[in-house]
Amino acid sequence: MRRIEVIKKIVENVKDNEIIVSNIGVPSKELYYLKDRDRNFYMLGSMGLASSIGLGIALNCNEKVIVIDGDGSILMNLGTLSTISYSGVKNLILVVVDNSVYGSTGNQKTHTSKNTNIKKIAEGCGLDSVEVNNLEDFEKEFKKSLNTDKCRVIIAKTIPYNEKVPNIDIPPVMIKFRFMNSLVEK
Ligand SMILES: Cc1ncc(C[n+]2csc(CCOP(=O)(O)OP(=O)(O)O)c2C)c(N)n1
Repeated sequence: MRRIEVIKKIVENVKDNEIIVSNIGVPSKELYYLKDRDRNFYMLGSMGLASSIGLGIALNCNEKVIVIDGDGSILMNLGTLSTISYSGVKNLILVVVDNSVYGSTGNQKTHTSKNTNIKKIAEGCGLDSVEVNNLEDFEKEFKKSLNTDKCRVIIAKTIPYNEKVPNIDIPPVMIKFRFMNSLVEK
């Protein structure tokens, strides 16, 4: 399973009003390539903070918020899992694409390549978590999460692979304003 295939399943299943926050680097570029929409927030700068930004948005709206994160970024901000659980947020789906590398910067191995298990850490924080190893299971768990009034963490184990996709050609400030406007309008 590849990251872009996981993102494609997300894009195919979300409704127009649902919000996607995507991680810095190639994940955001892959999402932009597959389907650009006002309610995509391409988080371009702050490695580790996609989940925290997603939490802040989720706590302030009623729609489902889907965060597409990476294992390296979760490891950089491990406290986020504890905070998400403590917050009691219900409308957040955290998808951790666990390719066991810092894919966007050249596939340097992360600690999940050896003995760190993000599902167990998330469970230890009190979060409903599942690990999936193929696309069929991912789609099943993702649909279940969309239809559950509960925060869920899906760890999608993928191979290291970056699709060759173009850069995002929307200026960062426009990404922010477009996204904020979309939340106000609907
Ligand atoms: C604080 C900080 N450190 C390092 C970087 C450089 N950087 C950008 S993306 C990235 C890799 C992210 O890896 P991961 O979260 O596992 O996602 P993947 O790209 O593998 O999908 C790194 C190291 C950064 N942007 N900010």
